[in-house]
Amino acid sequence: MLKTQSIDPAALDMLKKAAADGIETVWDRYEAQQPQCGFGSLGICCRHCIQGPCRIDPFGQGPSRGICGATADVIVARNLLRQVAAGASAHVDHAYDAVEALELAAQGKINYPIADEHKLRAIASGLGLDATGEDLNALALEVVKVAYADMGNHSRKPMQWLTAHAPKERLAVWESLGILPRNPDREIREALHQTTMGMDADPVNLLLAAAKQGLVDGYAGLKLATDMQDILFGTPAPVVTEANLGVLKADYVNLIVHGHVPLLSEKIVHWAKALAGEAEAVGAKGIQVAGVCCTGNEVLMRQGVPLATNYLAQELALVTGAVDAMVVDVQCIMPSLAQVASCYHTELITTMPIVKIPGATHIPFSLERADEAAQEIVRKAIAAYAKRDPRKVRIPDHRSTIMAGFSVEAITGALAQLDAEQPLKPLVDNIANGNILGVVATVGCNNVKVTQDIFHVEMVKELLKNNVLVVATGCSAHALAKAGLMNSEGTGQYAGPTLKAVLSAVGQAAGLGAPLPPVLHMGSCVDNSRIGDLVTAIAAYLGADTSALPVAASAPEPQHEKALSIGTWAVAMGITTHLGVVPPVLGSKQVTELLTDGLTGVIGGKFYVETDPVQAAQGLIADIRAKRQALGLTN
Ligand code: BF8
Ligand code: SF4
Repeated sequence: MLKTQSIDPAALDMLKKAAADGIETVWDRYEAQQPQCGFGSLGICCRHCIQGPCRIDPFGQGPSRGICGATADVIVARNLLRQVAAGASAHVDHAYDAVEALELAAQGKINYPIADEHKLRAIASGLGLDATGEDLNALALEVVKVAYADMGNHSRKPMQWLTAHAPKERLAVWESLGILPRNPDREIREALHQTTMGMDADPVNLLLAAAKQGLVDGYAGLKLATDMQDILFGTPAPVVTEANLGVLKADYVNLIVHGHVPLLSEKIVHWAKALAGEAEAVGAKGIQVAGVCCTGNEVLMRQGVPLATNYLAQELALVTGAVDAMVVDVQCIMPSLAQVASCYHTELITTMPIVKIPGATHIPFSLERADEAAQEIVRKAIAAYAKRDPRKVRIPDHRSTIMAGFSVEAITGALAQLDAEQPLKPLVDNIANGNILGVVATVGCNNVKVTQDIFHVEMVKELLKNNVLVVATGCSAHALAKAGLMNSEGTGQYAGPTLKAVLSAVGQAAGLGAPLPPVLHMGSCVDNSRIGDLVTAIAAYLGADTSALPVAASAPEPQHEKALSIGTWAVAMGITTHLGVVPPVLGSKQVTELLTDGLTGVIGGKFYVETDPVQAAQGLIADIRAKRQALGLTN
C-alpha cells in the first residue's frame, strides 16, 4: 500500500471524510487489486486471438513464445502499438467533434458563434487558403474542408494538417522513416490490423508504426482540436482565479464540469451565469461552476472558471457533499462516480452517446440542442441544491491563486512588450545566455500507483531551482496549480535567481506589476499542441531541428493511453520524454532498449523512465545541458 495517498491537503481531508462516510475510493480499489498481475505489468500477455490468452515466462523457465509463435518482443511491441493507437483514437474523435461543430456553426445551423476571427485567418493562411475575404463563415467552411479532406483522405499524400504545421526538418525525418500519416482513421485502422494474429512480427516495424500513431495524435488529434476550439471559443489570454476543492462554496449551487470537450462545458458556463436568478430564487447566492480534469482546464483557460481538482480526486470532489451536480462528457471519468454520488444528493449527469453510466441521469447533448441540454443540466443542479444535507457538507479550506491562459499567442504577446518585431528573441536570448537553462513541459495524469501530485510538484521544484522554465498542461497543470506554482509568489519562492529575473522583467513589461508565474499553464491535454507550436516556432526562428533544442517533456504520473500517445508524439518531435511510471514494456529487453535508446539515432527523441522525482529532474537537466553543449551554449 502507498504510504500516503496524496500530498494535496484537500484530498487528504476528503479521504478522512470518505472513510467516515463509508465511501470506497480509487485508493481502496487499488489496494484490493494487489498484487497486480506480473505478466500484464511486463506487457507479456496476449489476447489478440482466442487460441490465447498466451503469456511468456519472464524467468525463462516456461514458454518463451505464444501459441502462434509470437515472442515477448512481438507481444510487448504489439500491445504498445494498440495502446498508442487507442489514445490517438480518443484525441482524433475529440477533434472530429470540434470540426463538425465549426462546420455547423459556419452554416448557421447551431448556436456557436465564431469567437476568434484572428485565429481563423491565421489557420486559414497557414493552410495556404486566401484568408483575406470578408465572409468569415465561408472561410471557416474552407478550413473545415481541409480538415475533412484529411479525415477522408484516400490518396497516399500525408495529412495536410500535419504538413502545414510540423517543423520542416521533422517532415524530412518522418518521410525517410515512412511514418507520415495519410488519414488518421486509416492509420488507426491499420494499427489494429497490423497487431491482429498473424501479422507484423518485427518489433522495430511495430515501434515505427507506434511513432506514426504519435503523429496522428499530435496533428489530427491535439493540434486539430485546439485550432478548432480556439476559432470557436477564442484563444486563451491570461486569467487569474483559484484552484482546489476550496473553490466550492457552501451557499452557492455547485456545478462541476468533468471530461474533455469544451463544446458542452462552454454552454454550461454560459447558462450558469444566465440562470443565476433561478438559483437565488431557491435560496442560493448564485451558481459556482468548477472544473475537474481537462474540461476544467478548457473553461479555465478561456473563461477563468476555477479548477476543482484533477483526475485522482474526482470522487473526493463529491465527498465534500457540496456538489449539486457533476456533468461529464468523455474520457477519464471513473465509473465509480455513480456510486459515490448516490451517497449524497449529487446529480451525476452523463451527456454523450458513448459514455453512459448506470445510476447516472443521462441528458443527451447534441450540438443542435446544446442550449436546451445545458439549461436542463443547470436546472437539475439548482433543483438538487434544495436537497443538500448540510450535515454531510465539508468543503476543505484549501485553494491557491493561479494565473493561467498562456496560449502561444499570450506568451508571444507578453514577450512582444520587450521586442515587438521579434517576440521570440527575448526568450531565445535568455535561453542562449543561460538565464533560462531550458524548458520542460510537464503533462499528463495522476496515477494511483504514485502519491497524488508528488511527482509533478517535487520534480518541478527541482527544475525551477535550476532555472528551468516549466510549462504545463492536463492534470499536471492542476497539480502544480494546487501546489502554488502558478502565481507570482511561486516565482519568488521556487525559481532560481536568473529565471526569477527573467520572469520578473517579462511580468513588468507585460504590465502585470508582478513576475510571471514559474509554471505557465498552457491548457488541457489536447493543448499540448500549444507546446508543440511553441517548440516549432522556436526551432523555425533559430533554423534548427526541434531535436537540437534544450527542451524536454515529462509525464510524471501517466495513467491513460492518451498520455502514451502524446509522449510518443513528443519523442517523434525529437524530444526526450520522461515517464515517472513504467509502462508495460519491461517484458521485452529489445523494445525497452529501442524506446529508451535504440531509436534515438533515427528519430532524435527517446523515452526516459525514472521513478524518483528529483533524479528525474536531474536527468532532464543533464539532457538539457548536453543539448546546450551541442549548440555551443554555456552551461
Ligand atoms: O486528457 S491528464 S488523467 S484528464 S488523460 Fe485524463 Fe490524464 Fe488527466 Fe485530460 Ni490527459
Ligand atoms: Fe497467443 Fe498468438 Fe493468439 Fe496472441 S495472437 S493470443 S500470442 S496465439
